[in-house]
Parts: sequence; structure tokens; C-alpha cells
Amino acid sequence: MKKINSADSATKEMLKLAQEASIQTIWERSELQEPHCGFGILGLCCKNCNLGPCRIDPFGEGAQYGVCGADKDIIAARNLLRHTVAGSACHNDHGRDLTLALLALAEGKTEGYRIKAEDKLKEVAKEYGVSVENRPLNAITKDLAEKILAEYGQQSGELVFVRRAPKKRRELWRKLGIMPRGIDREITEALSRTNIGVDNDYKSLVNATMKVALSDGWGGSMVATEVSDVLFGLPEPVRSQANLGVLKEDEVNIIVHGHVPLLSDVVAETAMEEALIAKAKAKGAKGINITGICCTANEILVRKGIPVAGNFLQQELALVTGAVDLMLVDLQCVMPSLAKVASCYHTKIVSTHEKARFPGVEHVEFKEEEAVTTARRLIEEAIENFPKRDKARVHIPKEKTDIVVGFTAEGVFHHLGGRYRSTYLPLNNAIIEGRIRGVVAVVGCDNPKNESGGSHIAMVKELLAHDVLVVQTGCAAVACGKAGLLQPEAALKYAGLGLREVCEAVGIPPVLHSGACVDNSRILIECCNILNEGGLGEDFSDLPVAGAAPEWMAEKAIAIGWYAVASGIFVLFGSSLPVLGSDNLTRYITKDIFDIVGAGWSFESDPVKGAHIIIDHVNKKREKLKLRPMLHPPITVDNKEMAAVV
Ligand code: BF8
Repeated sequence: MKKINSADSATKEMLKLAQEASIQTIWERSELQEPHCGFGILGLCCKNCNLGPCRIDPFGEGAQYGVCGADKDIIAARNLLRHTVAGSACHNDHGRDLTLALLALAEGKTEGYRIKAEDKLKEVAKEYGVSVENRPLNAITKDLAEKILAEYGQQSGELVFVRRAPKKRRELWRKLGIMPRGIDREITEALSRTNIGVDNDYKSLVNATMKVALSDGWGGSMVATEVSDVLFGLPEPVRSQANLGVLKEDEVNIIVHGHVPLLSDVVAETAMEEALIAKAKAKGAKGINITGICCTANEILVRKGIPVAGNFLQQELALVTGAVDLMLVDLQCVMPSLAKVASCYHTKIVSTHEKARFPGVEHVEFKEEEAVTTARRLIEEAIENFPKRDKARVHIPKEKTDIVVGFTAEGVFHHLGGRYRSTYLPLNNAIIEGRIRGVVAVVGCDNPKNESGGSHIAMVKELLAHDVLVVQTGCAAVACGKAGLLQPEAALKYAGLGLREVCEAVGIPPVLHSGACVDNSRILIECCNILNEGGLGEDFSDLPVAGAAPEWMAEKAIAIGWYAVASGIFVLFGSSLPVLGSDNLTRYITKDIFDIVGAGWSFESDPVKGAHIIIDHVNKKREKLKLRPMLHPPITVDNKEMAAVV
């Protein structure tokens, strides 16, 4: 039986239960795949054409070229680009879905949506050159949606949000030929480059990788974030809870799972209707409990304070509680195994997105024009399912941790600036004076190859102890939330003295949850705001900042890492990108590239060592900026307590 490898006691408890019930989960499947394919790990297999599949012998003895003549550099770089394209496409399409909904709203074709952030709509509209003075909201909305959609098909020029980046960076992108011109154009061009016999230079392929990733970070992801804010409201700091203990034994439990908040937001709002609650009560439930998994959970968590049941690895385990009456899935990070696990219980799974189907799973297409009607129907199905629960098999772990979430670029602005002065000055000053060493984003997935969740927690604690302010999104944020790091009180326990002073003065946690993975674009904006405030250089590559994904697994994570690097932000992954089979490519993206874009990659599986690589990087940036030495020495991380968590 697979050794249970998780930092979270609720996960351990439910995994044990699953194993006793002979329900296979991601942990067993991960073990059954071991040892994972070495050619795949090294990036040395190519199946892009029917001359092969080919693979390069990493020991230099067997084949050193594919049938077409491609060497290990070309093969690894081409694979890397394909991964990045796939990840970027996911985020970009997510942004498109939201913009199409925005257009439908403007045309009066939606049910249940409205503009919740009028100011933001107008600000973004102005950026796109849409006139906002004395015009009806609908007209502004329609023009904006059409302009954004046009950027998807744009053939030349530059993306609008790119203008938010520092001038120096934009000039560099132009010089390197990696300025994204249109969102779909970069996806298509990048894929076309990876065909047999097209782009055969690994450096050129890396350039294409950066360009397509920039179309994500400064394109699709930023569109997704901004349009979500317009449609669903700007997140604000809100208290909530995280972990499987948020499921309720005496209520109808509905889990929303996936990524696009078009579904989850309207389900969360509709579930509050009196008539539906009355129906639930008539079936013996005390109410309707909406919770979420993965990034759609993060979307409604940061906007509405809806509790999050778990991150990626917990999706099967949520069903093993036997208490989930309905799981609604849209797309991305939804395991195909869910239908099988659900079949062991009364749980109903419904897929809702036309792009994501699951054999044997009921499909109810979620269309914006009948959003509320569909949500109502689905909630009624969950209510009908509630009495079918086998009470003897219901097992909900007690773990649920209090969290404070919802820190956006605008919100941080407000909080760190204090109530009377909305400015980044206090944050910049805290960095300049040596209270805060730097700002690091610890983001990304959780992965059964790691001690899941544990890598995030260990890395974040080490960073906090060294006065690093941590910003999070995605499953990493949920992992740290479960461990109590998203509470203001965490500053007292884990933060170095300087960081602690700042957190106490402002009343924020030392770890700021900023939302879903597309909301990593918020972190780019925060970096822009820090630069605009002044005193810390003129480009991202000057800032004492970094990004990390200790347990990354999705291709989306690769795309995020690349747009950060291309933006001049150093990135550390907990396991290597599939490039190690090519010495040239590895050296290029971990060393040479620093001289080209001012940032690059590092790989380190030990999260504490990883934290120190990041701290060294931040220290070097501080030295270059000639900032004052840190006011306080780092504190020691309480490893005993860490051991207790693990
Ligand atoms: O987009 S962190 S496992 S849920 S890919 Fe997926 Fe990774 Fe979680 Fe969100 Ni992001």
C-alpha cells in the first residue's frame, strides 16, 4: 500500500479510508507509474511525426539524433514549447470564455449576471480606448468586450495590457522579438514552429516559448482576472475556512470544481434562494452548503468567502466523505477518475462545460443565457440526492482552518497604504528600510510526488522567518491556508520581526491569498505598482522579488513560470522542467538567459534549500539597489511544530 505522503491530516485520514474501501486515488496511480519514464523526465522523447517516435540516449551511447536529424536540444526545446503553448492556451481560453460572457451580458443575453465593479469596468475600458463619458454601461461593456475579443484575433501590434509593464521591459521584448502581438496568433505560431523541420534552433524555440507565455500573463490570464473582477466584483479581504471539514453532515453539500467562475459564482448566489433552502429542509437537510475545489473555489473564496473544501489532490477524497450530494465540474484539473470514485457513493457528478466531457457523467451545458435556471435545476438535483446518502458511510474529517483571503493589487494598495493614504509607499519603504526583505509568490499545484502540501508550507515558513512577504494563488494558497498561514496571527508565530511589525501595523496575514492561478496576473500588477511608487529600480529585474512553484504539475504552471521569467522575475520550481536531457538548453534557461531577460530558472526539490536560493537571489537584488541591511536577523523556523504538522 502506498505510503501516505501528505502534510495534511484530513488528507491522510481520508486516504486511509479510501484505501480500506479499495478506492484507487491519485496516490496509488502515482505509485503505479513509478519509475516514471526517464526519457520523458529529461525531455528526450519526440513523437511529433511518424518518422518516430524517437528518443535520444541520455548516456551518449545509443541514438543521438531522431530520424529527422533533430538532436536533444531541438527535441527538448520543442517539447518545452509545446507544454507552454498548452498551458497558455488554457488560460487564454479561460479569458475568452469570460469575455464572451461579458459581451452576452452587454447584449442582454445572460441571466443572473450584472456588472459588479463599475469603476473597474471603466478603468479597463479607458485602457482599451473605449469612451466612458456619458455613455450607458451596456454600451461601454459591449465596446470593451469586442475590443478584448479582437485582441485574440489581432495579427500585429501589441496587447493593451502590455502597456502596464515598465517601459524598459517593453523595449526589451520588442528588441528580442517576443512582444506578443495577438493572443491566438502566438498560440498558433508557437505550435506551428514545433512541427518537424520548422524551428530547429533551441534558442529561437525558447524565445517563442517566452512570447507565447507573455500572451498568457499579459494577455489571457490578465483578461480573465480583470473581466472576472468586472463581472463578479473585486475581491476584498474576507474570513473563511479551508479543508474537508467545511463539508456538513446535516446539509446538502454541493462542490463546485474547475476554474471558470461563470458557473460557481451563480451557483453560490442561487443557493441562497429561500425557496431552494425550503426544499432542502423538506428533504431533511438544514440547508445548502456550497464549497469548492481547485481554482473555481479560489474565485468564490476570495470574492464571497465561500469555504474551500480542498485543493487539487483532495478532489477524490472529498467524494470519499460520502457526504457530497453533487459535484459540478467545468474544466481544468478535473480528474477523469472522479466518476469512478463517485460511483462508490450516492454522489452525482455533472459536467457543465462544452469543452470538457467525461464518459458516464451527466452533462448539463451551462449557458450564460439561462445561468440561474440551470443553477436552480442543478441545486434541485442535489437536494433530491440528499436523502440517498448512506449515513453509515458518511465520514467528514473535522479539520477546517480559519483563513483571511482576498488580497488584490488594489487591496494590497489600500491595506499597505493605510486607510488614509492609498499608496504603495509604506510597502516600498518597508523594503527599503529593511523590514521586509522582498516579496515572493509561492504558487501552483500540489503533487503526490512531493509530500503534498508540505513543500509549500516548509518553503513559506522559511521565507517568512527571513522577513519575506509571501503572495499566493491556486492550490499552494489552499495548502498554506490549511496549515494556518493565511491568518493575521501567523505573523506572530512565523514572521521575522520586521515583517511581523508591518503585518501587525496593517492587520494583514504574512501570506496574502490573491486568488486563482489566472490571478498570478495580479502579482505582475503588484510588481508594476511597486516600481511606479519608486525607489526600487525601473524594471521587474531590479526588484527583490521571485516566484516559486514547489509542487508544480500542470502545463499551466510552466506557462506561468515562463511569463514571469520573460518579465524579468526569477522562478524556482520544486522539480525540474523536462529539459535536463539537453545540457545546452538547461544551461541556457538556468544561466545564460539571466543576461538576456534579467531572470531565469532554478530547480530544487528541497523546499527549505529552495527558500534559501530565493533568499540569496532577493539579497543580491537588495545589494544591487544599495538598500539598507535588514533591521533584524531572521528567526528560527520551529521545526518541531513543522514535524507535528507533517
Ligand atoms: O489553475 S494550482 S492543480 S487547480 S493548475 Fe490546477 Fe495547479 Fe491547482 Fe488551478 Ni493552477
